[in-house]
Amino acid sequence: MSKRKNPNTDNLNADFCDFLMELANYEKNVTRELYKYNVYRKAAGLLAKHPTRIKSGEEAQRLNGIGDKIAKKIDEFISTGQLAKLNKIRANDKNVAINELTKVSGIGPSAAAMFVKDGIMNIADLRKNIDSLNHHQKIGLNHFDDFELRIPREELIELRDIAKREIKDMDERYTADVCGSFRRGATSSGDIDILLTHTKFASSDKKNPELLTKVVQRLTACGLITDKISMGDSKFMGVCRLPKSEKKDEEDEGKIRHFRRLDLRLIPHDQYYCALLYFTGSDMFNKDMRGKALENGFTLNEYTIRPMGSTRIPGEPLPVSSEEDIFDYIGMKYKKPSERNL
Ligand code: 8DG
Ligand code: CA
Ligand code: CA
Repeated sequence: MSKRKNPNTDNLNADFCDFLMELANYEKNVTRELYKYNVYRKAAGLLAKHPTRIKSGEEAQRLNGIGDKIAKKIDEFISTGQLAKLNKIRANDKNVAINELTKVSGIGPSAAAMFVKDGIMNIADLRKNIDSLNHHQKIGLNHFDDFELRIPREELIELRDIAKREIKDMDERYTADVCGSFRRGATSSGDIDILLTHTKFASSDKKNPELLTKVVQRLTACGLITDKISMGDSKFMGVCRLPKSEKKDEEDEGKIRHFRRLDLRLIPHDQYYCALLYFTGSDMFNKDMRGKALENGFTLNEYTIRPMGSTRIPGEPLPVSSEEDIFDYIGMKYKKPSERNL
């Protein structure tokens, strides 16, 4: 998961969203109460999309998904310009440290808590304790500043075009699509999520890690992939950046080529659209859609959609040859990726 949220430019309730997201991250990283994390995130999402400035907690509470506790916080923020709960959280060194450390790719809440126990409180401390970091965390630390930056859409398009061209030139039976926030139309993204499939690879076949290895080798050879974080049968996590341009024209001179986080996933072709739907997100949208699927007697995940009999035991996967098919089964109106920014 990339660690920064999308900045929404025309959000009239941005200050409320900021404090709600700060509370959300506290629940995720420090208390590890994921239920509360999701409640705060959902509220922030609703307010970010709200077309007018919210003037009271009561008004906020009329939105489906905001309860009285959050309403009270909105009132407190409106009347005092701050939040006692947040002040307390920010005054605690351990909380601040955990929050800081979890910004590093590869450091989750539990690793952060362990570092803090050992007195490692910030990025500078991590740099002094390289030996206690695993491979992923070392890469995360090495590229800390770059990974904190968002990737502009124009650069993501360039990266996508190079990756797709290289993959097709090698073997035209591959399909590659960038999903994640990019596919939802975001003007900037936290990382690059690429889904891969191949006409000769179905879920009934045995695993075929070579199909993924070949792509990683090709993208490394052309200079796009610079580091490997981890490599499984179907998932590669790594680092990429724009290769040096061949035509060394003035325009490229001095342009910084930042390192970016890249996830590649190899999907059997019969599961491609369930994966595309899932990895396009947003994760809030996925949560919602999974709920609607269940209400209508289906179980949906990143691999398949299956009918749920009265026994509540899922049946065989249903045939899917587009994202639209999945919406159809559930009885939902099709939503374009740009309409999935919940
Ligand atoms: P961003 O990178 O621009 O911050 O946003 P994103 O592209 O939406 O988020 P992401 O963390 O890269 O995840 C890509 C998609 O994967 C996301 O939109 C929906 C799906 N997804 C979930 N849950 C999870 C999860 O727990 N981890 C990851 N890595 N992906 C998830 O629905
Ligand atoms: Ca990702
Ligand atoms: Ca992403």
